[in-house]
Amino acid sequence: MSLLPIHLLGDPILREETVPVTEFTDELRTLVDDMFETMYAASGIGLAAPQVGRRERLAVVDVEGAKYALINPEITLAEGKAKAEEACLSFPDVYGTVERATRVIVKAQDVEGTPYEVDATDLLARCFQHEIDHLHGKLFIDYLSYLKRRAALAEWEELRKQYHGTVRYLKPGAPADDDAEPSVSEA
Ligand code: K2U
Ligand code: ZN
Repeated sequence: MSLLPIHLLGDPILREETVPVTEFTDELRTLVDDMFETMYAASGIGLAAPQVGRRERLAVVDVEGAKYALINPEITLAEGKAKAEEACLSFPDVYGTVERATRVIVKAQDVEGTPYEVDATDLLARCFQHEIDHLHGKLFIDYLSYLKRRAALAEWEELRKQYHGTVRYLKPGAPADDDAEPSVSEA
């Protein structure tokens, strides 16, 4: 398995629509495995293909051991609402409060192409919504007010100076320093 570079805010791929997966190949399985490894190394609980420079409509999630490869995911039901602080591996150390549904039902396919459905609540529901947004070029900052989004983008313009270009390379071994990663709790 390999660690993949994480593409950072400013890279156009994060704003592009993804392409539905139609071929369930060994290469796809390898990509899913590499995305899980990259997500863990970055101390994340989700990671979407555009964040590693790929256009497949797929994301990986692991929330408290609930582990999913979401291939061609669709939200078929969304109910309730709650605000919570979010962050994103594509622009680390930038935070914002986002209102999302507290329950979603997601229809997706697994790495074999077999359809499945998940009824998710709380943090798992939030993560699903965050990742599925990524697959359609949407980022959590898009939900912020104009002033809060402008402040977040200004903060990112400073923070991004520590990276070279629009990708972030992770070190093998210990997970990323997750002091900066928030513990998302429902507000
Ligand atoms: O897609 C990503 O950037 C991964 C996010 C997913 C996420 C963001 C907000 C709320 C839920 C999921 C990262 O996992 S952000 C880091 C993180 C770590 C633990 C808990 C929440 C967020
Ligand atoms: Zn994200």
